[in-house]
Amino acid sequence: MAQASNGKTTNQKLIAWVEEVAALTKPDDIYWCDGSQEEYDRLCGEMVESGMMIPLNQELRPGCFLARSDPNDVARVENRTFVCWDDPEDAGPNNNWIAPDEMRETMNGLFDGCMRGRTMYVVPFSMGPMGSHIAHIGVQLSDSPYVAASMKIMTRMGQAALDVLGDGDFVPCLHSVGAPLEPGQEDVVWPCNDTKYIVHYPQDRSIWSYGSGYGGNALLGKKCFSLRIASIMAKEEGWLAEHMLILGLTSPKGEKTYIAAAFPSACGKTNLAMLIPPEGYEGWTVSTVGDDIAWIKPGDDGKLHAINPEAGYFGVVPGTSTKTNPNAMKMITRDTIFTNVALTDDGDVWWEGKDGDAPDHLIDWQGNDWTPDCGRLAAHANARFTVAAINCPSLDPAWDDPAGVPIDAFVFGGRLSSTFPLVYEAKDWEHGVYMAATMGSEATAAADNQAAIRRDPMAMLPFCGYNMADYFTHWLGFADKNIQLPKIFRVNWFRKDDAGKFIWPGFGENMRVLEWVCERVQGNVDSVEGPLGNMPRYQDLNWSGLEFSSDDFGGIMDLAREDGSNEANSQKELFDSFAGRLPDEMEAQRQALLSDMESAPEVWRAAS
Ligand code: SAT
Ligand code: MN
Repeated sequence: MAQASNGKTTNQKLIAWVEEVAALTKPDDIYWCDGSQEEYDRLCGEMVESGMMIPLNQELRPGCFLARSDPNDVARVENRTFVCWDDPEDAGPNNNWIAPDEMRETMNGLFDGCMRGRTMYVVPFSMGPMGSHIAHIGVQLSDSPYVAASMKIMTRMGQAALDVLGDGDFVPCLHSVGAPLEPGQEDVVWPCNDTKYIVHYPQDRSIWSYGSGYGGNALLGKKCFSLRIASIMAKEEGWLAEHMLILGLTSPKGEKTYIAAAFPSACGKTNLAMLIPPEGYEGWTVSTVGDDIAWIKPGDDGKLHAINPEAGYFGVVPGTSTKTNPNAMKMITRDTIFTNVALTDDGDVWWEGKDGDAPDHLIDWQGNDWTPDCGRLAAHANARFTVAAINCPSLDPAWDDPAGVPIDAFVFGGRLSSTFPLVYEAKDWEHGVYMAATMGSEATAAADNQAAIRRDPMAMLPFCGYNMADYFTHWLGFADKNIQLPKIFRVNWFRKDDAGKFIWPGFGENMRVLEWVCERVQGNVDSVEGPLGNMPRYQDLNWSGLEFSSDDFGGIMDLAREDGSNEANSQKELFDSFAGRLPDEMEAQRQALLSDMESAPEVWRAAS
């Protein structure tokens, strides 16, 4: 077997861990990734040879590949995700829990010999700009070349990360697809195992992932490290690891505002992160720091500073078009790995929601012939692009700045067809934390205005590595630190009229809301006190280039007393689930809303 260190590092903990894992998993080879372009090209070439990746038409999509996963391995598996605290109360109702000793026994059994016949890739990576005080180093051991290549795109990966690590500490991330090969056994295109475990051990801040090669199950720097483990580190060390995009907005006056925004899935986070301002917004620029995750630490200037720990985007492909996200369309024309999209006859890719009509013939994401009338999706709904941040046309100049960018506002959103206004601002920090903790999306896109809200506090429900009641306490605690707190806003692009039609045009027009957020932050515009928080009046938003009447505005901003009361009442279920551990401030805020609603007019009108 190859040497465990190969002279790449003197880090004794790392060398010992690689040896220990190799002895357990018994790979044929160990390969230390250096992160070079030659290495990436070689890995892709090997995957083309093995059939795991298909090169696309190099004239239409230079440097692009298509991978097709096993139909049973197409998304994160939340019900197979565990956080193994000693005490289940520390995991909270928001996590699956199994006692650490029991889990270690199970994992040791599954990992015994699981890399037979395969190469174990040692993948050192930095989450965040190399050497940044906000960044942290991880090392992933994986038997998947697709994972090794993807980590090159998604993180700062290779020898440079080992150099930054030196003899310091790292987060060990162990991953196997769980498909050992007997001598002479032929491999499948996408090896994986029906048994899947995504396991986090808070005690030694380590991750063990088994059975899946897809996305967040397998690219362990992403949700496993950057959210679940990092949220635990953040609580212990006084910072924030959040499921947030980061964008910069520069006004014609040259004022720059950075916003970090959290939305549950299917709310268009990547689209917002790459927004192109509409007509009438000449002079404004929107720039992208990140599309999914933010690590936020207090800086020397008394502000919170954020980095995007990732170096690439793993975005949902279906629905991406020149209407919804023109920047992403440009971004994925080259050097992109597509997974589970459809293949056209001329070697390009296709997906539902792409511009133009569906071609007459495709090969679908499972490798079968597809025609428009066949009744099946051509691309899987969770098909993804994997692409480097440097491909993004709207990339912020400070995206790789080790100091991070100063955050002026937190924005929280959801997909809500009624009650919730287009935008409102928290009265203060505590109220803002309450607004963020009670956010959510409707379980179904129902038009009857009665759909139940699936609460997803701070969009962190599947990603907070500890009891979420303690997470609320952690957020509240920032008010006691000597820092300039960002303003907190809620937005909702998805309110519907009585006919069930979306009122707000969305996409680029969201710029109008972001402008109000910026102007509030810069102190350039007033607000009025509404029942849920501080609101803009009709005349406070910029309407040039859009026909949107004050009646329309009322339709998207007004609040009926009954709807407000119902909302406050329905939050009780969430709070009850954290009974005994929920900070008092949360229930006090809910009671305040209830009593405010009692004295509110039957319909509070924004435009009057
Ligand atoms: O699979 S990922 O975790 O990378 C993306 C997602 O499911 O949100
Ligand atoms: Mn996400």
